[in-house]
Amino acid sequence: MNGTSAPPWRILVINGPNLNLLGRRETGIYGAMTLADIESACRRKAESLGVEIDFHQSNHEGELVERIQAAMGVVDGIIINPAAYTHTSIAIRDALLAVNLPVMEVHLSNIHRREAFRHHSYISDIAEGVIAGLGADGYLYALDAVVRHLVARVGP
Ligand code: CA2
Repeated sequence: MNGTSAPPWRILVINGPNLNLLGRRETGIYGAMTLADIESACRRKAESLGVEIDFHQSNHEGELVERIQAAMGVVDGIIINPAAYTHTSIAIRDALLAVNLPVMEVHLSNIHRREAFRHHSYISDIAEGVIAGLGADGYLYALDAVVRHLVARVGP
């Protein structure tokens, strides 16, 4: 853990259910990149920013909750695409609140342009920021944003 005093910060990138299928199905909605491609792009971006990242995906709500809990006191910020749990999971919301870390919510698709049940997120109102509809680039913008947030919090 770096605390909040100086870089390099450590950022946890978490991905929810079915995102392991990226690039193989529904490419019209979610793009052609696989999750491994997105992880590589995030690792390159993290290196350019001088931060460390952990990258994690699970199809199980409880496992996501445990991964978030394990981040407490270990990482400085969380980027999360909770996938379908965005719209259902009070447990993931509570875990994010419990660890008290800055959170950036990412969605590959623009959830507000899709079915009504995707318009509500249990995460957005506790996140520092929300990026949706910009595809895999959204993860890179979120990395930029979380680092800028941490830098701003430390001050000049
Ligand atoms: O746009 C996003 O990133 C979502 O979080 C993706 C979720 C969806 O439930 C959210 O409403 C928006 C779904 C992820 C499913 O990913 C798949 C990837 C390939 C094939 C099938 C599903």
